[in-house]
Amino acid sequence: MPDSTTSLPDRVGAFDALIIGAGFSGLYQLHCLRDRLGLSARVLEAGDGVGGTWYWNRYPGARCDSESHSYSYYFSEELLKEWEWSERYPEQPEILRYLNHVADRFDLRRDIRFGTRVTEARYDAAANRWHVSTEAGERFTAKFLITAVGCLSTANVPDIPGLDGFSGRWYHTGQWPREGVDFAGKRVGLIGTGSTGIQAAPVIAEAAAHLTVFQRTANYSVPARNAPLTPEFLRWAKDSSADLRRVMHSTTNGHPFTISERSALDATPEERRAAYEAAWEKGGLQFRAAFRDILTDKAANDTAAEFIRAKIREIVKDPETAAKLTNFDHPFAAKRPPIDTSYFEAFNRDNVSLVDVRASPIERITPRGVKTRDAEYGLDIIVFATGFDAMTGPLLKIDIRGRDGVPLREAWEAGPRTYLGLQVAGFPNLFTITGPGSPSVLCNMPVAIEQHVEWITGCIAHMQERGLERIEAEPDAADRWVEHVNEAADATLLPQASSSWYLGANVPGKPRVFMPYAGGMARYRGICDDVAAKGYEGFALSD
Ligand code: N01
Repeated sequence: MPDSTTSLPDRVGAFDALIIGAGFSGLYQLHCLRDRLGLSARVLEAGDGVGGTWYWNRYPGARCDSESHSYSYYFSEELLKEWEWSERYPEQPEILRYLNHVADRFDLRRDIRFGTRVTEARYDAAANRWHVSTEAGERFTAKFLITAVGCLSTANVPDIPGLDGFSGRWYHTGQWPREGVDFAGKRVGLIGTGSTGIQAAPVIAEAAAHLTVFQRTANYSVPARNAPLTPEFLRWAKDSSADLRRVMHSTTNGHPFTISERSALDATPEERRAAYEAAWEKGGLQFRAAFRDILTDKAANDTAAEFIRAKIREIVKDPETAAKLTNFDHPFAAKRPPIDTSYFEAFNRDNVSLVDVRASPIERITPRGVKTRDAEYGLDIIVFATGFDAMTGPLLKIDIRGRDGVPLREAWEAGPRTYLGLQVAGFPNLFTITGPGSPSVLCNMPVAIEQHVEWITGCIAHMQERGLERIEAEPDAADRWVEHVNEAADATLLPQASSSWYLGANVPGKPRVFMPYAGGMARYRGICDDVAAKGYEGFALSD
């Protein structure tokens, strides 16, 4: 009988850099390190294909909330010119095709190892190397370790008693089966009304016999107004790429629109209504930009909240349902605001009902369905649109150990602590693309990703040129940055959404710390550039 241990793969691959994840970040990071700096680099990817978020999130209605022409890499003029998006907001399959096109166009696949889930990464100070192990027992080493694991990639399935005994099927939207789910003739329960649930509900309602939406927190949403893109628009976007890049680099959130300079409180009620009406008609995340103080002044925010509340009451015919849908407990956009295609309209269908599980909490899942305090709902399928262990989850899922074997989990016991969201003190040569403490999820993601990848690439080039081997965030610099991240959040209304995943509040036991940097992408870019210009101030570099 063969020795079972010898059949385990145990190959060691040594590289200059290892990158974990083959989504938007990992693909571009590989291109930069391999093709611009000439390093040996390898991407380790758990999925069987490229795409990251867009590989896993195949739920019905999955679509990006950023507009196509801005949800693209901007580093290559040729790529911008050759790719044609079909709709205002790209659908999941189209984004996946785009990322596959990028992988082929830049010949990236040969340096990506698919089906390879990283489980451990240990820093060896004597050798100045990261040792990385995978679920299959493979081992790799590299001088630089770069996490490109995304911010929203660890599914959060709530621990509701009885799920194991459910006689139907259940799914989490972030781990959707590749073959899809047939809802025809089925009674479907959808738990969660964040961006995902709000996208999925109307699409599931079209197919299912009945859809019951279980809502814990009423959520604002603005119409997306999706539509096919015209040849004129596509031509304009290509011809204007330099201007669009300039706008996206100059704004708080990396989107291709600017925020009004006017206060909502300076406008008359008529002017305000006209501005909101125009923004509602235009649709999309741009609604937040109607006035400059929507995210910073509660009284200004109230005007937007009231406008949306009135719109929902107009759309939803049943006043009781409308009352539940508008019973907001947080300022507008203090949680990531969804945009929708006929979400509120779906509640006018005979086959859709809404259950307020704040008023009547879910007690358990029975073999037949969901039991709340007041009723049991018979279901054939449960869809969990319950979000993610955001930002820190994907990093802490890997057992990362820095200097002296200190686990990242221990270093972040009280919440994430980074310098610029790029590095952690005590974890040399580890870079975290869109890590906690960076604008990341508060920004149009490809803009945030390109900035991080380019900064990391510049930093490694700087080290190469000077024969430097090691870079590590200084603890003082990290402390100051964490303080600044908190101040930036406190200058906005964002921390006022007490159940927000920005604060880690959606995962029981997770420390409540505001994780992304709310000071704005343009300001952040300036800070990072300044740090680099000053010889990587706040980082210790050594040979
Ligand atoms: O997750 P969420 P998501 N019982 O955490 C509820 C991005 N995204 O997947 O608010 C009952 O926002 C929870 O209720 P509450 C985007 O950044 C992007 O929707 O905690 N309900 C909430 O309603 C977004 O913000 C796109 O009270 C429970 C919902 O589940 C992020 O992903 C598209 C519960 C979770 O909402 C996450 O969005 C989609 C329980 N035990 C998503 N536990 C793009 O367009 C949780 N909930 C790019």
